[in-house]
Amino acid sequence: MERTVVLLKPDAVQRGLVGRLLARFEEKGLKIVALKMAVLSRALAERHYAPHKGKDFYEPLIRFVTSGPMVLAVLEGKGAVAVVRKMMGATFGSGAEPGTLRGDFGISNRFNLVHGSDSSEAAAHEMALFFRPEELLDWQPAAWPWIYDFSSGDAV
Ligand code: 3AN
Repeated sequence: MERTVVLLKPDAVQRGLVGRLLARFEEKGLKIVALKMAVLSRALAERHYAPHKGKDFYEPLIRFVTSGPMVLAVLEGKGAVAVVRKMMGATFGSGAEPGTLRGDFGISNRFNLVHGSDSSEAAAHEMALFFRPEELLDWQPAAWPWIYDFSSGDAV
């Protein structure tokens, strides 16, 4: 099973979309392993978006993600990184396909509701950035045996 970091950005929180967005991930069969709210410090936001430093959208992006509370989550599932990226859709709602989170809920070319790790390496890095180890909970969802076929041992 793979874990990925999902951030529901300040626009999602301010627009009252937290429940609906989290529900989409739950409905898909992803397990919530960690969940909390926080206002990101500038220092933490800068560490998270370090690869974008110097780009023209960097400053507005840092301002946006530090502008209010966010929801920070770790989700687990088979191929969770790619599954979440696919569910999020293209970077901005203006171009994201209907059926994706950004395609269904957003239209801006800046406020894009949700972040998902783009690789398992990034997920490990972001988990360490945003969570203490004890905040990640190992638990067995009651529905797990109906979400995956475990009859051969592995989750299929
Ligand atoms: P994604 O979130 O789809 O993986 P990335 O990793 O290319 O997108 O960019 C990280 C974040 O930087 C995006 N979520 C978006 O908020 C912001 N960003 C990326 N490209 C632009 C851009 N051209 N203008 C404004 N913000 C951008």
